[in-house]
Amino acid sequence: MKIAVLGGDGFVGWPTVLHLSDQGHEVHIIDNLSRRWIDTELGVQSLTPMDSIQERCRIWYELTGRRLGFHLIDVAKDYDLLRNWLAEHKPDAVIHFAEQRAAPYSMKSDRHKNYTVNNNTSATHNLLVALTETGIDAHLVHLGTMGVYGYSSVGAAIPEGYLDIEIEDLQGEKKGLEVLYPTKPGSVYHMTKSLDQIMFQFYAQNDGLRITDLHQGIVWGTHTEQTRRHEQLINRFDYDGDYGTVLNRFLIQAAIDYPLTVHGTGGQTRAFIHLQDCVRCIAIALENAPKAGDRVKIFNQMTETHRVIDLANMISKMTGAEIAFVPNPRKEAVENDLIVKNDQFLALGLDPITLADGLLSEVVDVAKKYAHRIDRKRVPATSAWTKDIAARVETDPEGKRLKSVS
Ligand code: USQ
Repeated sequence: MKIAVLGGDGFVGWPTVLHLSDQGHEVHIIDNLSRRWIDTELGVQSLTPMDSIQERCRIWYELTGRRLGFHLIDVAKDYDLLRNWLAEHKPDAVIHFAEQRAAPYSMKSDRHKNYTVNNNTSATHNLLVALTETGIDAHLVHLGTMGVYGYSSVGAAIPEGYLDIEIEDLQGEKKGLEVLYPTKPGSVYHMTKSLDQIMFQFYAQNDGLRITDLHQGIVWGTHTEQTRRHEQLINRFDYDGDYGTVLNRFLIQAAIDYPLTVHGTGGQTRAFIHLQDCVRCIAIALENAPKAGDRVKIFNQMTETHRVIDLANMISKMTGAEIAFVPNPRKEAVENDLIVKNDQFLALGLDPITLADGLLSEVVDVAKKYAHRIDRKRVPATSAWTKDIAARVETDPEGKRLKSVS
């Protein structure tokens, strides 16, 4: 297949590009390199040293003889460039990762909220219009999030995207209806993924676009089979309070002897998936495209659920790290249950990688290797969800952790 990967320079985008290229597909990266600019804005860097995208592509070619295309296009802003590129190259599939993906970053200020909404919704809509306009019939695979559902299963398993409900007609007779599972986003970032769902529903129904939406959980891990092959193919790895995700953050914290930053009581249950499984799932989704006229195909792309406190305890036991219960900068349930269906990927052959000491220590080893690159002041998560929360918490003068001020 000829595949365009929008956002192919990012944390999941880059390993996906390599995985698909390794499978023999012709892969083109379309990216505006915004994630690298955000590093500059925030004054942090990936734990792992990253080469330029051109250099990464060159190394991959030297190793494998497979070429990767790189096209500097801002999908949210350069509509004409995107449409013309699609018309000229006619990819069989387009994978859409080109969105701002951090919840804390999306909640930092009014400017960050606006940026996240404008960037993410424009990127998605530009792509949908461009696919419609060019008529190239490419399968669109989008990286969505488990967060569109909110984080409570009300005692029943969260289905894969759709819910069968009954509603009474005017005669009082029960009628069946299939609806998108109600969205309950917990941040501006998650809200943009909920808006994406509506846009996908419309374009699948109105223009027959073939769309798969992957509702992914929190990614952990750092390597895939391909990124491991050469030091310069290494993936980016975020540990800071805005972009680092919980399990990877705890592993880094353990490696540098920093107390594990559990928000609140740690009763939040979330869905998780290893990076290697993410790229496998995307390849499986590509092989199982919906037909024109089908509803949007939705997969829950996660393999297990855990409570934040259980993860902290597990890592503490493994490494001896101290646990710090810090005031939660987010507005979220103190505790929640979460049961999730993921039958479709399992039925299509996914054999999940689950949390195991060996794999966890692999991340700790990466952290130890690059510990000299960590700025400890960037570890606390300081982006508060509301002004009230911001007034109640602050970082201590050494930037070590959040503390309550009232
Ligand atoms: N948390 C801590 N301590 C920390 C960091 C986070 O206790 O140091 C807690 C948070 O309060 C939250 C949970 O851990 O309850 C998860 O936070 P996270 O930063 O790991 O994940 P989240 O903000 O939800 O976002 C991440 C990705 C996003 C993806 C989402 C999947 O950044 O792109 O869509 O995970 S999901 O969470 O299933 O919606």
